[in-house]
Amino acid sequence: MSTPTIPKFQTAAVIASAGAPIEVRDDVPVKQLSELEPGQCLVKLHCTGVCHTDLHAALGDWPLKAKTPLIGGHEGVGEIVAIADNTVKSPVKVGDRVGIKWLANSCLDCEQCRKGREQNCPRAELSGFTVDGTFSHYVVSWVRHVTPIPANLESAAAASILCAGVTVYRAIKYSQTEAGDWIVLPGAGGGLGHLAIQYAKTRGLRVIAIDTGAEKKKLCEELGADVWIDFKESKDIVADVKRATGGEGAHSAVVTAVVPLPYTQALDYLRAGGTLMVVGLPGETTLTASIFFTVFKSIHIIGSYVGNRQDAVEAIEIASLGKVKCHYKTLPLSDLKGTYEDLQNGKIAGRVVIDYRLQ
Ligand code: 8ID
Ligand code: ZN
Repeated sequence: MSTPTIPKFQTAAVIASAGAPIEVRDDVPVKQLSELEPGQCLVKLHCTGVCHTDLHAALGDWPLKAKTPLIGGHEGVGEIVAIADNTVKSPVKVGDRVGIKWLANSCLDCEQCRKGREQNCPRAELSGFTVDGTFSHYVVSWVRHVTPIPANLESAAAASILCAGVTVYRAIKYSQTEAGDWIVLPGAGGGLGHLAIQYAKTRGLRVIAIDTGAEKKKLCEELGADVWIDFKESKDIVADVKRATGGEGAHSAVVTAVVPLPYTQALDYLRAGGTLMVVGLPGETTLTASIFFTVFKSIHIIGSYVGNRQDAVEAIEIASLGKVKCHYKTLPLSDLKGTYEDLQNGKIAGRVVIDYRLQ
């Protein structure tokens, strides 16, 4: 097969240091085939979702800091244009359409990888955090970790399944819930949350969506939320959840809000035996739980971190069946700065997907 032509330079959104402004530059080098290490591939991107994690990485507000200078982005979809020489047993080939997720690579040999917790591999590489990500026309990734995209799933529709979708799919999978149970989703109108409503529905769960504003309310209800609570209008969220669940409280909460308060509220409205899935990552904060009531109510608190390759395949498969659809608008890369501002101000219902085919 003839190798596609790879340009020497590309346009990319670069951040020089944590908190520095985004610079969209057109002089960023593209790694050439001869520069790829065995196991790596070069992907020409069609598009990429913008996750709130990218904003945390750009601001440097987490205890762990991203590399700098940084090209963020970890919800990319595109076509493989090169695979490194001496790559053995590649599950993908040049020309395949694949997704780039947060977990760019893991060793696949350590205890964490063997147990399926590839995201906890001590040698993990993270797209748009420890290695440059998808806010560029070309990205280097790893053949063993890219996610094949089925032909019937358009690239822009697939993009945000690769982080937002995978993350909430896995969190719900481990939420210890069964069909008919109540699950609460604080952050339901955002990127992760609006996909969580749909993955919860595929499992027959009853959904209480918590977020704010008319646009997010409409979106959550259209996606199948059974109950809507506006966190800015509610006088008592714990009482509202308890009332909606017949007084006993919810079986689980998957928190994707970017502030600590919804975590404390969740511990109060979970019924005995309930499970709190910790997903949203507000800066350098702590989770405060009553030791007495955690024991007395047999509460489970579980940290849930993206997903492994299998979670990605499963989350994508459900989207390709049309059972989960990302609600997104497409914008050019030059609008990334404005998108970060909108994310910070809670103005995005669903997701923004940067489409490189727009220019
Ligand atoms: O692996 C992980 N655990 C993982 C993976 C991907 C993303 C974690 N995250 C983290 C991100 O880093 C971020 O901290 O999940 C969080 C949510 O990411 P997102 O969905 O991409 O962000 P968003 O689109 O801004 O949605 C957040 C929603 O929370 C609402 C906002 O209105 C917004 O719709 N929200 C807030 I802020 N406060 C709320 C509250 N008190 C609230 N909703 C309910 N109650
Ligand atoms: Zn993400």
